[in-house]
Amino acid sequence: MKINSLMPAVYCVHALLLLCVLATVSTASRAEKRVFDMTIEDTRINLVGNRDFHTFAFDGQVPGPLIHVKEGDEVTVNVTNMTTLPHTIHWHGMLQRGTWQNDGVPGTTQEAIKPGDTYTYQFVAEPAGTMWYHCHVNVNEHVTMRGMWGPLIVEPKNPAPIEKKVTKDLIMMFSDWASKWASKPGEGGIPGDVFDYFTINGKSFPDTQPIRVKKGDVVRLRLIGSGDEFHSIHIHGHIALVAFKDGLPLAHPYQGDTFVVGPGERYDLIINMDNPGLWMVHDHVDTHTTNGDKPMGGIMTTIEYQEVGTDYPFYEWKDKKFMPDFYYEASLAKPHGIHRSKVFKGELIEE
Ligand SMILES: [Cu+2]
Repeated sequence: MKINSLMPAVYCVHALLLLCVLATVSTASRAEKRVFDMTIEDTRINLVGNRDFHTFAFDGQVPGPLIHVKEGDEVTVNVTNMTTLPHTIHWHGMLQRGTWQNDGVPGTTQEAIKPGDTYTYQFVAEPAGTMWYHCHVNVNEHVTMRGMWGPLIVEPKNPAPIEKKVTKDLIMMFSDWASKWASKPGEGGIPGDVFDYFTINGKSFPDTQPIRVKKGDVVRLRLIGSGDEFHSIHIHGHIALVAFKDGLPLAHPYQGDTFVVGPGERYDLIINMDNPGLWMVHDHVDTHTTNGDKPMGGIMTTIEYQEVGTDYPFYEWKDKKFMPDFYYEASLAKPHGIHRSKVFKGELIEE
């Protein structure tokens, strides 16, 4: 009897505690409203050496700014078209539940944004994962060789255990360029084009940057196919685990050392940095490791372990000027928001 009479009081305390916990959880996971402004600008980008390319760059940089938000955030992006051609932005991977008219496809969900106009996109960031955004007007030209793409990373509300182990988060966007059209905006991107430049985040080797790690790091490498070709990415000295495809967690992650990334696809690799050395990372489609008609170039970089350093007479990058954030690794570690990077900034082309 005595115990029973106490029960309501105990329930009350439990109910209060539960309310407190729920209130805390809902505050922590409350959707944020995120408002970003972006422009589209005629921009001269240097891929490598003296190979320049006329692009329609988001905020004047290729890749475009990193948009880094949390699952469930309400995202608003005001886009101002400063070029002389129409464009849109498709938010690749976003479900757009109830907001289909923000999917960014001209002639299907909207009229393209005319030169000089500003257009506002509004959508909820779902699902979580490695997503990207790109123009959807004349994609054969604008996406393939005018640099109209950037990363959209949506952090999950409930990260998987494997994600929590990551110490370095990096983005690699692959793209292909036909130099025939470099200075002919509004043309190109047709069958028969010869792609002769290949880039990681808009740069070809040797103007790419090394991936700097230390033993014990757990790297998350987010591979994004933003060009028109397939890229067979080989990582020397390590076994990688493919944990996510198109941003979505795989029920059965699988291991490998070479991964084919097709146009539009994303693969998130988790790699334990357990083998100090200098290691090559490159496209195994061998013709993608050339610049113009010259090997070696294109899609190549290295992993540099802090433990072994870079001071070797044979190492091509021993005197390289290191530019952090080339893989958006510094920006990804910052609070959520829009992150521009001077590493990717081009030169405004005045008409
Ligand atoms: Cu466009």
